[in-house]
Amino acid sequence: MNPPVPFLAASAGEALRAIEEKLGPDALVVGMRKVPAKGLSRLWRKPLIEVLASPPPRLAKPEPQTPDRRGTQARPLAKDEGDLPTAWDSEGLLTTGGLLPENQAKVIEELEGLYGLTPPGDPAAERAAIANALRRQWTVGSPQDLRRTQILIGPPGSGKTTLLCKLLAKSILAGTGKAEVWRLDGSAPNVAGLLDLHAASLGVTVHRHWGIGKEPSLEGARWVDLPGLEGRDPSAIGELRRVLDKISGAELILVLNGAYEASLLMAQVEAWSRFPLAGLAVTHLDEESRWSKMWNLALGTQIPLRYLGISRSVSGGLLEATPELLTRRLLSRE
Ligand SMILES: Nc1nc2c(ncn2[C@@H]2O[C@H](COP(=O)(O)OP(=O)(O)O)[C@@H](O)[C@H]2O)c(=O)[nH]1
Ligand SMILES: [Mg+2]
Repeated sequence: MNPPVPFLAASAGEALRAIEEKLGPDALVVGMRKVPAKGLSRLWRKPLIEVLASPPPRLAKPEPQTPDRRGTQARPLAKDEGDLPTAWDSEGLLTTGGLLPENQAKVIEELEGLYGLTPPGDPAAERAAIANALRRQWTVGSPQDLRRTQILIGPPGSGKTTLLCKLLAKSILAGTGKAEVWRLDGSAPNVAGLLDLHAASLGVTVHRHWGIGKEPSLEGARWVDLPGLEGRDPSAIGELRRVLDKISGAELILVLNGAYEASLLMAQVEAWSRFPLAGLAVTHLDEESRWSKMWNLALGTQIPLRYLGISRSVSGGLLEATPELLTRRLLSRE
């Protein structure tokens, strides 16, 4: 990654505008701090804010595919047992990209429906058709409703707290209003850590109990950080139900570690789908080169994939998930 560039500004919003202007909209914010004004002027001047930002990373080349990690798929591909093999995906991109067989079949069906049984002879035209077929199956959700309390759920260590920090930084830096955080305990304590520190640096209050001492304010975003819960564990389900009983009208975002195999990610979504999930977020994508694998979440669920976490940083390394981002590596055979 390129070295970060410092931006000094009077407000977070101004810093963000300068970063966008200089480094483009995909720049990564990797850190920020308040810088007190020097000398006497500190009596009347607000502290400045210094933000470190890096140009967006160049997408890495896909790793060479090894059959043991990817799972083998006999070519040519058939949609279903008993179906005739399809002539589409002559380069095997969907297999090497990590799409599960049932999701490959969905894409092939879309391709055949859109363009017929015979692909264009030109590989570039075929790739463009695949990208189009994929994009058409992207689940577009309604925008995240920040008037409703947002609860991040998922297994321990999936990156919930880190993602919450990134989302806080993003909304505060973008100047989209106030925010409050609840770091709630479950049957296991949710220990103080980076979240409290990071929230304090942003001027965001972290509460430890819902509705005790202070009613949640209705202005600004409300975020809830919970300890990790496993979707297949009945006591975890009960625990989340109790949280939802207290926090009415909340939206749930399921946070998953994208370095896991696709079949495990799908099993995790399925385990949580007894709850109405408003969105999915996938983290640790700096440790996983096959971003196209995330197409399994888009093709195999009706839940919008919203965020991609691509670093440990608490103040940056957050991307909005788009079909283009997930498809780019699949199609780049350079
Ligand atoms: N490389 C990498 N590490 C991450 C990412 N998100 C979180 N982590 C790390 O994963 C570990 C668990 O993260 P945390 O947010 O505490 O997970 P939680 O238990 O779900 O709240 C920590 O060491 C984080 O620094 C990411 O996108 N990339
Ligand atoms: Mg946590």
